[in-house]
Amino acid sequence: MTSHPAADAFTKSRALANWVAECARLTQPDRIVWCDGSEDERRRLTDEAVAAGVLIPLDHEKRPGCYLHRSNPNDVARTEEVTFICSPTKAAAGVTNNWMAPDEAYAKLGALLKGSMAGRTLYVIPYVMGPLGSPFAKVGVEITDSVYVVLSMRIMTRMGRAALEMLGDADDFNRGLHCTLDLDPSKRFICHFPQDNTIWSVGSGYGGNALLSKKCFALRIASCLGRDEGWLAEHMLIVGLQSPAGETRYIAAAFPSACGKTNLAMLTPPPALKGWKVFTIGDDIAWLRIGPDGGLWAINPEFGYFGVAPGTSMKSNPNAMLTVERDALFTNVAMTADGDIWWEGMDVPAPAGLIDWRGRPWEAKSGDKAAHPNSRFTAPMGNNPALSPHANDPRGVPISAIVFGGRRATTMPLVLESFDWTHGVFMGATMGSETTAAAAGKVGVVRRDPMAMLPFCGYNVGDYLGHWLEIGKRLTNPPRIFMVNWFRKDAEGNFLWPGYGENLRALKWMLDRIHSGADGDRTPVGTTPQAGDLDLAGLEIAPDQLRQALAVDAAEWRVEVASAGELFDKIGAALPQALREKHRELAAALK
Ligand code: GTP
Ligand code: SPV
Ligand code: MN
Repeated sequence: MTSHPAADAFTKSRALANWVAECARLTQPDRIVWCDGSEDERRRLTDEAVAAGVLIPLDHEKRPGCYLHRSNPNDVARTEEVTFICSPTKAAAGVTNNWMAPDEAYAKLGALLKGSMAGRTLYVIPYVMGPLGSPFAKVGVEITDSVYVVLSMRIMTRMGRAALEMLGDADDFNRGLHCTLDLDPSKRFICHFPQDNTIWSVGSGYGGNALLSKKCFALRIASCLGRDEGWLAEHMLIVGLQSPAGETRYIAAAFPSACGKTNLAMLTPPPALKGWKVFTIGDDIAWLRIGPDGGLWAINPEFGYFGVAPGTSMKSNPNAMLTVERDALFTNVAMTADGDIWWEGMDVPAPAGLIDWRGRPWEAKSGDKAAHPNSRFTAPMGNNPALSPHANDPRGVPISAIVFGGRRATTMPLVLESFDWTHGVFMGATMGSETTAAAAGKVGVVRRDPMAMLPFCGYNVGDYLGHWLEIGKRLTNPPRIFMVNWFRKDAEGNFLWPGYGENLRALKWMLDRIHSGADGDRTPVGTTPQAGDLDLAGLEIAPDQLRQALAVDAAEWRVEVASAGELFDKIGAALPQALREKHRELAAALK
């Protein structure tokens, strides 16, 4: 028994109708459902998901409209080793990406997809990335057999009818085909075909592997579109800082996964920094274009947040806690006996009768985490009390500063300013960070992660860095570029800097540098504030601790420069000369 409604009832795009028919021929679903994004549809699909055990209702008095999802324990994070860029040549994917020949990838995944939706429903999810009516915005369509993916995409993107209206009769849309299969890790592949604006993902139901709008389209494919069309797709938060005088400046910051983007995007100013207000534009992805003023303008292509749960508390990130009070999906967090949620670092003691992320009774003494370290919340951005009035602005917002940052126990000072655009690109290109639970694999290993895009750049990273330099040449009014590190530790392993809301002090120094020429110390690696250059009002921090957090140590930096050199050698001929030059200069200055 099959039910395949005529595509004409939903779309004027021949290309879309044909592609959906083609995917249905391959996957052989029992039913095809075109998603319209309506409230009615949300209710119906949620009921189906609850009946199927995909979603567990939470207590709707405490958390209206909220549900818990438990993913397969073998499927809890992005899997970089089975993520491929299937460009026509290996050289086009570059040394930092896994590559599979496009024919081989289509054949291999095609065999897995053949008949894979028999007995199941194929959902067609049309969505827009970017504010409606924005020249930045793009249409994608994801086909999936997962109702969890549909309900998540509904929160994360502008989904349904609006997307089909924007597409009209055109053929210009990202084609994402996703099938959960049986979650056997040996049949898990996430393949990108930039030349076809296409993504095929099989064998995972998790976040960045399955919500194809996010890392797959908005970063890997979009980075290729940006290269061809002259703009940038970046793993960046966008935040607005309003000074006591009422001026708002915007900062875009690239940190690797689970290194603080959501937290910085929703920052709550410390009480002593009177009159400052912070507004969120986006917490994970930025699309940036050169504006008519010769400056860089940014939009957040997403519509919701897929945030790390552990560590989120009323103390560390009250805006996130308020954002997940209603209409949120939680994935792999712990559940309390009275139908609420809990995770490590929530700043409330673990209640008795807790059920862990796998669905088993949790015992504190077991030493196991109750919530998975990469457990997440999915919530609409409209819930965020700090949402910027410009979050839906089709023009985007002008960017005053670009910030790069990693998770580094050593070496990297709290904040550094680059000398110019090329040096800033060099800083971003050579940044390192300790690996986190956001990706499968060992946690805490320092790796080079250029611009926090190592797992997300859809083409040769050398060409990508060249594209950054080209954009710089076209900017007559470029943002200044900085580097930060909230994660430096003392000899006992304690964080030197209090982080979270206090990070505003580092951002304020940046704005003071740009607009009122605040002081800093020129070192070989960049300009860094002395303790006296930072606004430390109301902050209790031992002078020696602060000195350690700000220190630039030549011996540590020589190790850093050697490691950056290894990355540059690996990139080889594709690396822009100008960056090799910067590397040589820095190595000489540190001798
Ligand atoms: P993705 O969604 O994976 O891209 O992560 P993200 O970059 O948005 O990271 P997020 O803000 O969710 O933070 C990840 C973890 O780092 C959480 O456990 C936070 O509590 C912690 N964290 C964030 N900011 C700070 C900080 O300033 N200092 C310290 N010590 N920890 C922080
Ligand atoms: C990240 O890992 O950077 C995330 C989560 O933001 S995911 O959507 O899984 O990529
Ligand atoms: Mn991310």
